[in-house]
Amino acid sequence: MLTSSSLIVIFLIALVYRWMEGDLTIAPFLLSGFVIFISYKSFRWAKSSTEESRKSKSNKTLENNLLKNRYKAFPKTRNKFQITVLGGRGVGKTSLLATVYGEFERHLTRGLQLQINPSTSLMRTSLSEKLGELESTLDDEIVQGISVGESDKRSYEFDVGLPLKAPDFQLVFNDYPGGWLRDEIHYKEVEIFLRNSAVILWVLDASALLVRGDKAESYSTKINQTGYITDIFKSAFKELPQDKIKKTILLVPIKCETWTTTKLDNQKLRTHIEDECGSAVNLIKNFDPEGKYFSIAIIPVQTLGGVHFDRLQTNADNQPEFVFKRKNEQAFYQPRYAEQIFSYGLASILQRYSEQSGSNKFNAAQKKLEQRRNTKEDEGFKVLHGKF
Ligand SMILES: Nc1nc2c(ncn2[C@@H]2O[C@H](COP(=O)(O)OP(=O)(O)O)[C@@H](O)[C@H]2O)c(=O)[nH]1
Ligand SMILES: [Mg+2]
Repeated sequence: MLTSSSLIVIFLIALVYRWMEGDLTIAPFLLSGFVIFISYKSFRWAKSSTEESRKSKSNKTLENNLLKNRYKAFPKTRNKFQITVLGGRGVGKTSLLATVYGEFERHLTRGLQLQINPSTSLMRTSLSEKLGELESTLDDEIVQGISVGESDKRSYEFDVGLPLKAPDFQLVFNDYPGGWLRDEIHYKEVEIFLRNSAVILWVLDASALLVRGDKAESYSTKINQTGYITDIFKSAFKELPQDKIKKTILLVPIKCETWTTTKLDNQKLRTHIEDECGSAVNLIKNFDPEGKYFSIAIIPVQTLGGVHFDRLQTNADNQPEFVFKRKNEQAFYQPRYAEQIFSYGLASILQRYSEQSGSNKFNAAQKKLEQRRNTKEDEGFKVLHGKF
């Protein structure tokens, strides 16, 4: 097949050849053919570009319609549910988020009428990288001191909807650097976010709570920064949430592999968490005695599994270091209970979605998630306040 450009070249060659031969009689025919051809091409080009713009316009309309449908049942201000992740530096906030995401990708969506996708591929990559890091930490001893941690807040957004349908709302996980709790400007921001959050994940390092040094001192104040977090709860929740939207607070001890094997260990861990967070929990119980606006539960999560606490050591700066090791040669990366964050947290968000939008499209998923809740106190779970 001759392409249009090759036809032009043939026209031009023929023209030049005839001219060199000194015969210009054919020139007018060739020239007019050339002009007709160019005009035809310009006409085709103009037509296709209008079609192109029409197509892109109709794509835009489709997009707008999708967006409209997406938010139709839901006022714009309410199309996001904020989740705040609180905790000291290095306690494992980002690891928890990555693990929850990994568990969801792996099996949680199975049998659920629900799809959850990271809103951007960049975020998917960053969480997957963190997961990769976590898996490979089991190769060596894990030495954890009082860490410097990140200095920027990171938000992880997930689109939530029915399978194969446009998403209905977004979950936004706000991962705060532990250092923000001690800095006046950022403190205010965390406070506002706390107030606007549907779910608050308060992450605590279990080893800092349970391991004592020579002087029987607890490192929790330093590592978990409980005092700062309690203060922020006090200023954020001086009164009932203005939006009257129920809030779920999940107290999440992590790095707890060593203290969750027996019933007695679980009991001990739970009592420690109840003491550590007691002041903040009591504050809420006082102004919400019936548990209408808040629900609080302890959800112990092992983001690594396969490791156990080995020893406490002191580094060159005389600071404590917690050393974890693989449980045995066969032990591997095996997170435990991370999916419970969704069973408790996401189920309550779906409940709020249906209350606000009047839609029951997520009822089936909500029910399934609720059925999957672990409520065994022997395994460290406990509802401290309100209903779930
Ligand atoms: N032993 C133990 N270590 C963990 C666990 N989860 C995370 N870590 C370690 O805790 C360290 C700090 O985690 P990171 O998520 O970066 O803390 P963040 O500063 O609170 O975000 C990392 O070195 C992880 O390997 C866990 O379940 N068990
Ligand atoms: Mg982090």
